Amino acid sequence: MDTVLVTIPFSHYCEKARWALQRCGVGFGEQGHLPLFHALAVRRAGGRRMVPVLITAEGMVQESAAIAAWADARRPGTLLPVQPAARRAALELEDLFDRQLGPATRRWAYHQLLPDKRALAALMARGAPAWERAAFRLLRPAAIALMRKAMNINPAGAERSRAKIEEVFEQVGERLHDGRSFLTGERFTIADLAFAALAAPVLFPPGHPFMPDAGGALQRSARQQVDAWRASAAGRFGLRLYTTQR
Ligand SMILES: N[C@@H](CCC(=O)N[C@@H](CS)C(=O)NCC(=O)O)C(=O)O
Repeated sequence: MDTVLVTIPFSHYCEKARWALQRCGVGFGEQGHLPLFHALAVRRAGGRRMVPVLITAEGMVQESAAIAAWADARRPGTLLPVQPAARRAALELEDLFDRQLGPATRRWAYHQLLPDKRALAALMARGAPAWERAAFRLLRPAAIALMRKAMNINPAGAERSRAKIEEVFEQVGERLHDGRSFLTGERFTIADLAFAALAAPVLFPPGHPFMPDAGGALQRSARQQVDAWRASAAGRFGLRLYTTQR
């Protein structure tokens, strides 16, 4: 296979890239790794530190937004509207979700799940080599400490992220208030895809290829928070996109 997506399988930015490639009909293989082990694969592909990285016959593409644009160029108009103003509107929303929603949902979800061995094992159960899973189990305390430090995962960070998620969900709810089907109008675009994929760590959408319903592992207050987000206008929208567009 010429085209390979290097991922951490359950990463929401990787899910965004995977969904974009599939939506645009691109054939590709996936090479999944667990956190920390991904770094070597990224370097081998010629990238810098983070997944997703797409290896193509023409070269390497890094960053979910660039991968989505690359995919759309294979079937123009699938995710990025051709009309300039509509395209700009979709890209602006994608950028907002990439910069604000993605880091917040990740930090809040990790804060809830990292202390729970079983939830973490379920999250890491599929899509990465068995030896990485075994090694991660051995290294778990050190690996978790590194992840906490790198992503600022602590009670204060989780609380700031909760507030950020509320803010973005409210903005999305307001946009949908006029009854439109999708964020920029009546067509599904990269804005919708980015919202659904990057909100997934706090919505646990059935139909997500790599996210088990870890809801059972959440503490009661976190479960109540997830239920509230799922019931909000933005949450219902994200869940609907997974049912109807994924
Ligand atoms: N802006 C990047 C964000 C990618 C990102 O944050 N990737 C995370 C996984 S969710 C990662 O690779 N983290 C590992 C690291 O930073 O070493 C994108 O859209 O692709």
